[in-house]
Amino acid sequence: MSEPMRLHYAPDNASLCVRLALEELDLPYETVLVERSTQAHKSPAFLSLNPNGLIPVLETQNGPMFETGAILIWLADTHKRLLPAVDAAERMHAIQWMLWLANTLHPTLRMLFYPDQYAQGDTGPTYRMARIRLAAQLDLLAAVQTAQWLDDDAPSAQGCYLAPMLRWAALYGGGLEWFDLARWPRLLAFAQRAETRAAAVRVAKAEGLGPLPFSAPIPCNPPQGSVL
Ligand SMILES: N[C@@H](CCC(=O)N[C@@H](CS)C(=O)NCC(=O)O)C(=O)O
Repeated sequence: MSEPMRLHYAPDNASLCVRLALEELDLPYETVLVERSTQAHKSPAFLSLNPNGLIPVLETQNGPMFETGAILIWLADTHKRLLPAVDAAERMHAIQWMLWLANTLHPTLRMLFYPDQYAQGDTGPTYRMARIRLAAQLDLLAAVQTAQWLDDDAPSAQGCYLAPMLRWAALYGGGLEWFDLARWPRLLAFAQRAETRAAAVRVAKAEGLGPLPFSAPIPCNPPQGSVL
């Protein structure tokens, strides 16, 4: 029998998206806690898995894989769930939104959370720009017809990516002061649906994310280790 996959994670980090997908797919996996307080994600051992020094990494039978969006697509494709089949008409929009989440929304959040990685010296303008961009991007997402997955009851790779990002927007990078998901009723409804799923309940328990992890998040209190 093959070895289970290993998810290198830190609580409430981008690994959360992958963990949600692994749970939705009901796959066996092990977790390896990456201790951010000691910069373990910049250690030679971790860099040998992901030269970018970023969480997550998923160790698979084919070797280690990084990039949240790519891991989600790969998991969905290899297990034929969470994304439409390659030859299905709906695939086009599903992939379009996956890449938008990975190329547009996620980098905006990173600019909010790590402005020092995007600007030297005064990070204020970068931070303020990221806040404006985030609100505009969520306005766009909430308004488009082609993001049908937002309104579906069925889980999707896009949903596994977006739900944690809505949580982080509310909690980190100053989100507690200004972010209110109620501004986007469609996204709030999405978050409420997402957090009732059994997979999400299991993940929330494992990482100490609280009872309403996506629609009304509270800082995480992970049973297994620290978050930084
Ligand atoms: N593009 C990467 C971004 C992952 C990412 O931003 N990971 C964060 C944790 S949520 C991280 O490792 N941050 C540490 C750093 O930026 O040095 C992906 O999608 O996997």
